[in-house]
Amino acid sequence: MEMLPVLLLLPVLGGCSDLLLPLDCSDIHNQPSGVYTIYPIGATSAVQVYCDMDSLEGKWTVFQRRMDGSVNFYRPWDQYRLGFGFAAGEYWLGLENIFHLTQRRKSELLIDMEDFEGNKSYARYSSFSVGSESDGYRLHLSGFIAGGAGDSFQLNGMKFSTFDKDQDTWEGNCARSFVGAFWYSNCHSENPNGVYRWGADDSLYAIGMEWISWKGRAYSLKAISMKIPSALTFSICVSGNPAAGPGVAAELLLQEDVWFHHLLAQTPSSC
Ligand SMILES: [Ca+2]
Repeated sequence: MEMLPVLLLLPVLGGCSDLLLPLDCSDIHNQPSGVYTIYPIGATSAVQVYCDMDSLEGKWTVFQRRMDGSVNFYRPWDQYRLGFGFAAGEYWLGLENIFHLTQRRKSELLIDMEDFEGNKSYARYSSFSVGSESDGYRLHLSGFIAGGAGDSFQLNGMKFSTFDKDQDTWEGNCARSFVGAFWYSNCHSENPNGVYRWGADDSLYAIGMEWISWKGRAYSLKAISMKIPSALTFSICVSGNPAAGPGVAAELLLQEDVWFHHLLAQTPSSC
């Protein structure tokens, strides 16, 4: 693994208290998996999110979660843009939040899945980001890493579509035809925001919560969650020399997890 040193050290205007707000789950330390408040777009952007501290290396920020069919995911553009549901259960974090969380640097993507027989699987991608709203929240995805579920998410370059905003590449409306919302092309090999259908059911074609390369077209999963790891551009407070006055605020742009954890361990807890 290539390790790059600190690339940027810039003074930041503003109070230290703002800078210490957690940007995502990577800023929640020594806590179990659960619901936490993060601030993906700054001090006024508080949103509750489920932090998965257990999967693989841990500290994943969950932006999509299905587990029991309690929340209706067939929703219009504005709700997919801003988010809906409940962080303790099923929810969508919102495209605007996902855009900001993935713009700070290249991110990974982990998709955990479970069927109704208790089998678990995942798909992982080494590079994931979402473009701005003006670019249709376009998907940038590459670097598939096998986790048993197979690579059904081959939609790099697609824009996000809802039933009331068709940005797919099909002459029809994928979101409306397959009762979901996603980065559809013409149309899909997976449908994480589709209808919660309680397992095997081929009575209606391709509308379920499917991941075809694992369970096929006629099986709707029990659970699926989409999550990103630590964002490595973050702000910290450095106390510096007391004789020099109050703490110095700095923004650090880092490139590798090892640097993030290393420098954070050296950062004073108060500022
Ligand atoms: Ca279309």
